[in-house]
Amino acid sequence: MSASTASHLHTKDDHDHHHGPRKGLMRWVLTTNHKDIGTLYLWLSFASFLIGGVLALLIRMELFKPGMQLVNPEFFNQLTTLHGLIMVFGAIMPAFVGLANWLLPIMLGAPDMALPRLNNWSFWILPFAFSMLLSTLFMEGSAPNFGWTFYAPLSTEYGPPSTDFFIFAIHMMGISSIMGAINVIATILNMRAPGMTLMKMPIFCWTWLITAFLLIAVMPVLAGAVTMMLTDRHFGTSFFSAGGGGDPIMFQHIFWFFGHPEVYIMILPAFGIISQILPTFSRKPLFGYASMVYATCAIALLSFTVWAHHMFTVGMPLAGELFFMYATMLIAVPTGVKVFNWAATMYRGSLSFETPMLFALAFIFLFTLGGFSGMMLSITPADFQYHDTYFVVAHFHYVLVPGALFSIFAAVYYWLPKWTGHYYSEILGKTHFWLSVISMNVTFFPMHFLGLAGMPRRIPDYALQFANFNQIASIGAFVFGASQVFFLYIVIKTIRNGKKATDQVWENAHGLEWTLPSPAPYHTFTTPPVVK
Ligand code: HEM
Ligand SMILES: [Cu+2]
Repeated sequence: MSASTASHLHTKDDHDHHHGPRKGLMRWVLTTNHKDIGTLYLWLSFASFLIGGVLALLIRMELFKPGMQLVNPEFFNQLTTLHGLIMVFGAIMPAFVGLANWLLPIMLGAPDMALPRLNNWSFWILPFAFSMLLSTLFMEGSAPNFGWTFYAPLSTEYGPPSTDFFIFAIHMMGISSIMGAINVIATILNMRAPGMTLMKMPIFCWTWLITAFLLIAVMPVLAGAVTMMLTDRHFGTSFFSAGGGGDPIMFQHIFWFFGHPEVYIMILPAFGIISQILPTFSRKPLFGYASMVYATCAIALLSFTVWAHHMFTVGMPLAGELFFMYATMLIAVPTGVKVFNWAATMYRGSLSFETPMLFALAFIFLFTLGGFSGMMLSITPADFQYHDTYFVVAHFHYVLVPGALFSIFAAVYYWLPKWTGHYYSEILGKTHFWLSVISMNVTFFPMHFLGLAGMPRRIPDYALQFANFNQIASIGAFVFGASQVFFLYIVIKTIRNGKKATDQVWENAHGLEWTLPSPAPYHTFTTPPVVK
């Protein structure tokens, strides 16, 4: 405190030169500015998305026809593992953190995040963690090959040497997430403009506040799991080894106590984004703001009670199976409240269909579809059939691609004019939307049938009867991949020569971000706005 006051005093006369960003590369290395850090997160996320996407396309190439043609089974396992890990930790989570950085301070009327230097660390840890994870592909032995769930004993007794680098990378990502979450909570609780009560905050701030608590609750559980793995691998413990008195099933309990809330970490901010966008393009306020907040809290709390629905087949007591079945089904209630409120927001609204709205609508339909297949999976006896089949792959991709990913696209199109000062081309944006939504369904819808027909997941070869649907899925995946390169082109074109955006950007948008010029200036709200 006193140090900062002192430095304030002697920088008084060069104060005037400090309003813009630093020049050159060091701007990005040393930045503590929430907008710069938001931008860094978003680009890192997009780079990971393309890398994770290339791995997915290699998987889909191998599965284009039955038989082994491109990769060996060992490498195939590395591909599924790294694809899953990179998409979850490298693409989706950093994108939401990037959006939080860009948007929370300006939505709250704050000058920056509460802990700007911590923020710089939270970001810069990640490129190192991801590079290390990716470098395992070139290590002797093999890259991690045990799925993104890294079940013991595959990852302990049978894990390749690179597993230790994987463990270190997970620790670094976890540290970054926890620091980021602390920053979000501190910002929301301490930095709101005068007059902005919690129940007046934009709903995106609420969903991120709740997500940040989830992160702080479960990242240490993940850290514990990988640390126990490390000691099992090298220091003579046997937490997860039955031979030494431990229990590999305990690994699954610990993993999923992290893993299930983790999927809500990847969806609650998406709920917030959709709840910001729908009212703008419906020209009506969000229906049931308070019930949206309570439903989000309820979903977050329930997410801690359902982890073992991933483990119905391990041999749980019947009472356990029933408990986890009903607890899982209960989540449909608050989720239903949200879907109902979104529908009610649009009801009798004056709707228009710009690109962010299209992505938001696809989100609602397709995420709900993913929710339905989730309900099917939660029926314990039925799960014995679906478990580890392509039905599961279809389910979680319907939740993650049109859910998490499309909400991120919606957010980018919605706020891009505010970030860059330029409009994207609506024709190109809509083309990207239609290409993505069609190819995404072509890719993942047939996987439901493959799963119901019994095709197992995580296999490089399959029986002849699965050939047609796999071929369709692979074609869809390639179109989807190409559409995302097109998205990159759209964004670059917008930054370089898009039409100048107005401050308001969208005619009916509400919130403090629309009171700022476009592009948003480097420093904003150094005097807090007053919210009535
Ligand atoms: C459209 C692009 C994508 C395609 C074509 C694709 C394709 C695939 C394929 C073929 C698998 C292997 C399934 C198996 O054999 O078990 C897979 C697994 C997975 N994917 Fe994707 N995926 C895409 C996007 C995403 C996104 C955006 C996420 C976001 C988090 C994601 C998360 C996962 C996860 C967690 C796994 C499980 C990995 C494992 O079994 O360890 N995918 N994906
Ligand atoms: Cu779950």
